[in-house]
Amino acid sequence: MEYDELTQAVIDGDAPRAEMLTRQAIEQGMNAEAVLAYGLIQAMSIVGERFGTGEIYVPEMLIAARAMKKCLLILKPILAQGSHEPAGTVVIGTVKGDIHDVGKNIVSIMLEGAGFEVHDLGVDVTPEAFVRAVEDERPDIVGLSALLTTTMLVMRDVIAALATAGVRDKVKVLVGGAPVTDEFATEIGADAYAPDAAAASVTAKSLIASAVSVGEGDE
Ligand code: B1M
Repeated sequence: MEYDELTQAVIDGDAPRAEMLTRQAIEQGMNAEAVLAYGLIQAMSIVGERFGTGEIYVPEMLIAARAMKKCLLILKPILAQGSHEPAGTVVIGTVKGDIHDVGKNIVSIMLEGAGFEVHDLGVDVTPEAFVRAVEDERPDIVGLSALLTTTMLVMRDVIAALATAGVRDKVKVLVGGAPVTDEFATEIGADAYAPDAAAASVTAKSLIASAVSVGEGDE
């Protein structure tokens, strides 16, 4: 299996072929993270470029994302294998107005692989729903994902809603998604930013470690 073949199958939205190639790659002993990065994520960035230049439209983007999600289901059990030590609890979602979930799903898988219990609220999640989930699940971390320059602004509303509900200091807020930057995270008062899923799991672990060491100092 060549990465290019898998990339092309996802770009074409040919889910059966993409799934077959993903299975083949795993059976051939290829590394699941490499299949994800060089086969699948690569496809979505080409799809994004073509949408940007007007070569393709929303329906093509949608069927490519659907094919990618089917492949992700095949990789999930492998990617989510990892630490069985409980690392903490994360509530995650794509913010209100935004229905992109491929990246958020990969972040969730990597967090599970790092030993986190993940409560995924899905897409188009209102600030109020994040607040309710924090009150109900009492997570260590709230993860916010946004793919649009318009919806990334909702992250600020989520943080404000957590503050209004009196739970902002009970959780760490981790933000990410293509348009989000470290500067933006600081500007809106998030605790951390991660550029990709691998960084998200490392950052989540360090947020937990810093919360523990701060807590230890509180006498
Ligand atoms: Co959309 N879309 N889309 N789209 N779409 C983008 C994001 C876009 C960049 C395409 C483009 O113009 N080139 C553009 C945004 C422009 C902007 O705001 N600057 C865009 C647009 C404009 C739109 C619509 C407005 C189009 C329209 O209707 N006219 C519309 C908006 C819908 C809405 O949300 N309200 C729309 C719709 C869609 C589809 C539904 C068709 C589909 C999504 C299907 C789905 O997700 N189920 C779709 C797709 C597929 C894309 C692209 C092509 C691919 C997104 C993706 O899956 N990437 C995208 C172009 C692109 O990204 N190159 C595009 C792969 C994924 C692995 O990467 O999501 O970045 P990503 O996640 C990464 C990191 O960002 C990070 O880790 C992930 C894994 O490494 N990360 C986090 C993500 N969340 C994190 C959270 C963290 C930490 C890290 O902590 C909690």
